[in-house]
Amino acid sequence: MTGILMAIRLREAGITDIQILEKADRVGGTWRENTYPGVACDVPAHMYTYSFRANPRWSHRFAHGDEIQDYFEQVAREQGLSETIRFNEAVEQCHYHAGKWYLKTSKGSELEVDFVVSATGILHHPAYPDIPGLDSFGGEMWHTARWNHDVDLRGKRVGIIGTGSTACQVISEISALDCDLTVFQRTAQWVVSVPDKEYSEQEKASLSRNPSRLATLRRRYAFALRNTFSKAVTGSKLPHALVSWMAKRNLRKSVRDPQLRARLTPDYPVGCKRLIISSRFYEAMQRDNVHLETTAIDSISEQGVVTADGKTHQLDVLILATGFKPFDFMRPMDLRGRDGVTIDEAWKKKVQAYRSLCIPGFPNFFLMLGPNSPIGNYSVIAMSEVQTDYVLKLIDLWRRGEMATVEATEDARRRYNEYLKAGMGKTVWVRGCQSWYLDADGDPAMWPYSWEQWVAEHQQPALGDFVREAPDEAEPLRPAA
Ligand code: NA7
Repeated sequence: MTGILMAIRLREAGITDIQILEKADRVGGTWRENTYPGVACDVPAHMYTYSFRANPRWSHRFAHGDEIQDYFEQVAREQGLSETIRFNEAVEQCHYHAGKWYLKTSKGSELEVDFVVSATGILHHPAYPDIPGLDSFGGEMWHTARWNHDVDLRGKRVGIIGTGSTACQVISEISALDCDLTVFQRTAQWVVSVPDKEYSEQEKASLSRNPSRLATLRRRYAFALRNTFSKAVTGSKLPHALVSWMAKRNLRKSVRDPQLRARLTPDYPVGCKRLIISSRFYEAMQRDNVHLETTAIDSISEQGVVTADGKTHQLDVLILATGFKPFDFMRPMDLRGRDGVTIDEAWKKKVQAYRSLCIPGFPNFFLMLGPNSPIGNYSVIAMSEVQTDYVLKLIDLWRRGEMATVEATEDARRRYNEYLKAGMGKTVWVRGCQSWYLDADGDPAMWPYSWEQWVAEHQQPALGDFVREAPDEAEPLRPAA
């Protein structure tokens, strides 16, 4: 999503000497990789598009994964990118030296470029649980991001580990199959029900004819999300009270059995973990073929999952809905900045960047959707568009010779992260739960302020936050006029 966006924007800015490298054989990122049953976006479809390319033909309020994949493939085709992207070619090495980046790819090609944009996503590397005996399981086992479509779940004893956003979508879908499903829940989740809606052909035709209606729909959804979920998690009391009420009421009204309800009740504030948007999860959990297991997992044996009470849950299939490694970003690329410093060395103490995008010591390198980009339950496309415009402004300053090199100073990184930290205290993410939002120190790698602040602060780069003169560049490299 971000790579396509960046390519479009660069070309609009007159920068056409671009190489786009994609390790897979298709565009789509998250939506290419995640094909599990029920995969959908929990942000309303009409605001989960590029701002310049609305889609009047979404079939549902919450678009399904394959439709989103089609959308990105279509945009790439329309923009003539599909023919230019170098597919099946991963960047293996990316080294900086004296104003240039030197890349080596999996096909053995070498590139020398002025700028590198890493549009490698956030939640890309599956996290496999560290459970003793995991590899000894005798049945079929896979991570949700590597769904095995060859196995028919009907008639099988299926276990699923995890109850995050992904698991809730999978459970809602596969529980309707004729299978015996055990859900291994380590921590209960808050779930808000926002009903899905199917758009009729008539509505789609009307939206196609009426771009202003489409734009209004987008604005309304954006306004609603910003003023409810996004504000609720970043310290605004009233939106938090509203969203808490919605989640608690949903649980109370949807789950009839008080014992099951108690086991599905989280012990932390609403929004501390990423809020789950689902109108189907509780219904699925009450199906006769679905069993909730809350006893801790002790190990995995050939037969199934062994819980701490000594019971073996015999399974044919084990699904790992255990999330992603959110701090791996562009890995396993061998990325080295100034003086050969690797990204692992640069991030040894903490994964941090300046404005999420710029890493001191890595000049002319931008990490899209880097640490502290995500805004709670908001469209990641919208965030990415703001970052893209900011990057273009920086590249423009470089082109005009106002910056010898685009490199945030260490001091700017430190100040920026202090500023973020100051905002974290009032967010709900630090109020007593574990989640993928938190880094090893327990600091949320999220944007703790409002959407409006995000937009305002990315309007104009602060020149004072960037190095004045690059240490190893007596003669700063500039493009030909
Ligand atoms: P999440 O939200 O990181 O959820 C992972 C789930 O897996 C969560 O319920 C975890 O329980 C559970 N988990 C992870 N490891 C274990 C072990 N070892 N034992 C038991 N349970 C475990 O990932 P998702 O894929 O659902 O969602 C990621 C994002 O994608 C989501 O926020 C949206 O932005 C889209 P825990 O809660 O840690 O106790």
